[in-house]
Amino acid sequence: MKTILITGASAGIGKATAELLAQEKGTRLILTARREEKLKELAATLPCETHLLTFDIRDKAATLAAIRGLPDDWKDIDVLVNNAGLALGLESFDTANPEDWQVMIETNILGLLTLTREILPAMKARGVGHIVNLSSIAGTYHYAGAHVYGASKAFVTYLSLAMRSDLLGTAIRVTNIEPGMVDTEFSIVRFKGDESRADAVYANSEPLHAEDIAETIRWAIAQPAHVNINRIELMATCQAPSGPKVWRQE
Ligand code: 8X3
Repeated sequence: MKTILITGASAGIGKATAELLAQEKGTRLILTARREEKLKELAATLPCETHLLTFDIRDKAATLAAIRGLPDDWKDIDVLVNNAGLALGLESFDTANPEDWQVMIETNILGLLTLTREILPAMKARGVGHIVNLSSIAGTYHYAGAHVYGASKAFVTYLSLAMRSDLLGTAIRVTNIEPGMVDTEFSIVRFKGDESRADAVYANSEPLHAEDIAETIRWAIAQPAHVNINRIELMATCQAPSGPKVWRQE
């Protein structure tokens, strides 16, 4: 039985990944998010065994307590999908809200570090494990207003590659997934509930769908044990790799 833990599983890429991996034979899922109701609703639809953990990844004590409190028969985690993350705001650096930066850094960087540091030693001890980190094209291609968000994702990309060095000689694999724009709650969160601004990001274009990223994750973890997919960058056909340029059909 393969146990896969997915953070940020209540919506978007995390939810789509849970829905896809739940169909794999011999898989069971630990799903984490802040919104318990959403997790319960999702779990009720999945054709596999699930264990739900409700915590805010920004809360270090809650994160550690949730993992340390896993029942013994759920402690052997084979795959960790570090999906929880967000962007807040698109203002220029000089007018951006430092509180937004703090939330992004605490979630995208510190939360991921805390959880991974807690789970990795057991993977190493068992000689089994795959860490999949959700980064972004924003970590490679900067665009106006995404300074701290992009920097947090550059951190994730760098960390994924650096961890490969630390884990050399072990069976543990690390994969960095770098999507471009994906049609999820991402922009609603970034624009703090302003749906018309969020909709404008995806207007007259076909962005990636959460299912596209889920399929990429499924493929990366399905590779044979001697194959490590270091990083995958993927974009909608209508987005160019020079920032969030969107080709729109007239
Ligand atoms: C989000 C990708 O292109 O919307 O991580 O900034 S993009």
